[in-house]
Amino acid sequence: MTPPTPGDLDIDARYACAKALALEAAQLGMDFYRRREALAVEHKGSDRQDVVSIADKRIEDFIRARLAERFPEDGFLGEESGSADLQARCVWVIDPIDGTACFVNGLHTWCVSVGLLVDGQPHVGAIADPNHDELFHGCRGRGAFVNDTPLAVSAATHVCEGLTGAGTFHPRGKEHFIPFLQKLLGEGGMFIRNGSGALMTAYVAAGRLIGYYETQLKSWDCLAGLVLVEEAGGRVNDFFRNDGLLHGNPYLVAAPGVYRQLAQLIGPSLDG
Ligand code: 2AM
Ligand code: CA
Repeated sequence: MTPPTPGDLDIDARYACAKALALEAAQLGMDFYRRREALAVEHKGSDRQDVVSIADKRIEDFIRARLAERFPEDGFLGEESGSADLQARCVWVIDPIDGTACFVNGLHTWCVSVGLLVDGQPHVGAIADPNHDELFHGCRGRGAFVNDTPLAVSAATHVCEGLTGAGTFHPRGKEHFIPFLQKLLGEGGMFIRNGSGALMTAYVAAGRLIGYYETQLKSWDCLAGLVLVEEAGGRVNDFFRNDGLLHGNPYLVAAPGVYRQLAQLIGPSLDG
């Protein structure tokens, strides 16, 4: 028997749905964002910087219900409500608000991220940034775009030629981060952190950043963006090893001309 291929599935319908859903969820996010002073904010676990609001939960419920209605046979993994049917050929991996700390503090760098795994591979991604009217989207084999403009990664061949995204969170904190920054600066590079892993990944696909390193990221923060980076000609690390889908991993995406240099500056913790 021949193995199943993505061609057996209705990828067109899922790609269209990912884009429409990300845009609609982002408008819902804007409704909450405009009255964010009234939102109750909770802290996740012991990390005081890790926050969640009712907006995150409501938007995820909205996306999950829509997907269940439209593609009842598909699996689901979301930041706020957990997983279902992960053995399905199509698994949606979504973050209702990526950049929640920015969202609750009135910083405009947050987005809705809708990704789709097909047979275990990132296949479709849609990242909606309503503050800047940008929808980043892509589908395996069909390219990546911001709105209607095709994306291509940077042509940089040394880290001194552009900006590198860098981020960390307390559980993996300083030890995997400060040495990297020191070495990056030592090479004449420069870093930026905007608080949204999905947006920084989209910016690598768009050539705005030459690369992006995060000491530890969750799959819902990056899955949609991984499709965009690969379709835009970039390189990505082995993020899915050791159950990365469920537990996360260190994360690097970059233009091909600087990937190796950044990986060396990070050291063995990247894919170790
Ligand atoms: P979030 O806004 O959805 O929480 C910023 O550096 C990135 O780290 C964001 O994409 C943010 O996602 C993510 N992040 C927040 N808390 C995290 C944690 N405890 N572990 C890993 N990533 C986290
Ligand atoms: Ca989130």
